Amino acid sequence: MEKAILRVEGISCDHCVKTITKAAGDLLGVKNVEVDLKGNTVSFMFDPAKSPLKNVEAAITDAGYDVKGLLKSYNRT
Ligand SMILES: [Cu+2]
Repeated sequence: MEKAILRVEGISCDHCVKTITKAAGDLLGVKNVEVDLKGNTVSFMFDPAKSPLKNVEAAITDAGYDVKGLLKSYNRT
């Protein structure tokens, strides 16, 4: 599993948090999605063999939010 933190704009309320959590969390191999409403970040664990990072970004974009970039990414054992 890898962990990534994305900077995402357009997160304005708890509904947005739920929408993004579900959009990303529904992808195969994506877990522990955490949306920071104030910090405009979305962090999650993912298995790149099942859902590459670009697929997670696309799911968030398709849900109506603006992915600004990758803040951090690292492997976790
Ligand atoms: Cu909202």
